[in-house]
Amino acid sequence: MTTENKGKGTSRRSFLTGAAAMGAGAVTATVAKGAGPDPLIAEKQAWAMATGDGVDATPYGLPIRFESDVVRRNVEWLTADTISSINFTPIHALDGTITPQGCAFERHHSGAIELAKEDYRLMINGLVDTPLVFSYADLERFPRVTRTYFCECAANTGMEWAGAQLNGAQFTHGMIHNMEYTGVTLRTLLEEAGLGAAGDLADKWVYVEGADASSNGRSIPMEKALDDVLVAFKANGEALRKEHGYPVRLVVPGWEGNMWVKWLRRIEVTAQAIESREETSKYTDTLANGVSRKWTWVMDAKSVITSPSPQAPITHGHGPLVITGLAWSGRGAITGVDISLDGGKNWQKARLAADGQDKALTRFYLDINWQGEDMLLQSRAHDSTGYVQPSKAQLREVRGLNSIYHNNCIQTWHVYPTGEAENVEVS
Ligand SMILES: Nc1nc2c(c(=O)[nH]1)N[C@H]1C(S)=C(S)[C@@H](COP(=O)(O)O)O[C@H]1N2
Ligand SMILES: [Mo]
Repeated sequence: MTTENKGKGTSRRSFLTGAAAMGAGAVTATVAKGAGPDPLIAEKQAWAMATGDGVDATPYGLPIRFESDVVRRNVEWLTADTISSINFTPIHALDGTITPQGCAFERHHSGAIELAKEDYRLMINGLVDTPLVFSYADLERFPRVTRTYFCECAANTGMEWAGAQLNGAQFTHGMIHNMEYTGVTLRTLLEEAGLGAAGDLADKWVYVEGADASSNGRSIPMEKALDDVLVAFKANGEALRKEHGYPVRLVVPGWEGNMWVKWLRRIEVTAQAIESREETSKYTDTLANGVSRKWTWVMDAKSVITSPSPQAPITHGHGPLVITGLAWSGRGAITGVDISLDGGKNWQKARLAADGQDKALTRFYLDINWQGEDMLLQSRAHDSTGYVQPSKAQLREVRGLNSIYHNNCIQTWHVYPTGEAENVEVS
């Protein structure tokens, strides 16, 4: 493709408009350009001269070895050890919207524990009519729902407050995954225990904690608990993986990942918030004047271009280029994504792969004809509340530089004529 398109002098104008039509032609050219017959077509190949693996070679399949670099990765200097740590989803290498569990980021405060279904107990106590304990088998007998949601750690993009830091979408934006969860609504279980004893529900809370050593306790206002929170036992159709809370985790749609308690063991209805470690010294946002915001539960609208990006450079030369990325909002659905090729001076509408779904990832694409020019790639998300993703400067104006969590600013990738890309900041 590289050789054919060089020197054709495609104008910038046609590059901005005629993208879709270019695709098929350019791909044909790649095949036809060789001097002689293509040995991959003309000669017999090893894979066609012997039989392949039998059906039971891998009773539970893994990605083919050619894709072995599409894995979670951590940033070693970020945490002292891997027990209380985080790794990142390889979003630069994925497409569509569903994150396979096997490469979905992990965040543990005291490691991922192994808890068998038989040993699982879930207690509901506090201001309920009848305190109850559910076994795993009990949970399976309540009416079930299946819904897709993103889970984003509040610390996602948190290393980028002071300046461009980590060179890859996996590291800047990979504390996110998006799965189809199956389980029981928290409302169903709370109503089973009975909320009469709680009286007026308007000012009540539920305190949720896990069975791991950290317990990761969090307070959730009753209004949210009765709205769309799930007690989930399946993700993407199969059992939760150990690292995502097997056998049961809480799903708190649109709200910060810390509240999605894994290995869920207890739900207490309380008259006030508990003010646990995870909602006081952590997961609060210190502003420029030293005052900290708390109860910043919702993940605001955000987006990122996943390819091209530093870990996904352009390697195919000039011509048709698919720009793609992800957008999401904890307040509702994504209604549109704008893309800028010039650091935010001009914007054009991306194509959404499907209509935005409530509190779930939306995939977007923009098909362009790239002739090797420098690009400052940015994406900007709009959600169903009318909210528009802010620039880095706009966010800093409101939040200062003391924050770690809730950085949802517009990301910039500088794409060079070589096709390589770098994390940069435009002022
Ligand atoms: N019990 C328990 N639940 C937990 C945690 C934990 O350490 N223990 N980590 C929380 C944090 S900070 C996040 S971001 C999400 C991450 O979920 P994941 O590991 O499935 O990606 O789980 C949350 N739930
Ligand atoms: Mo988190």
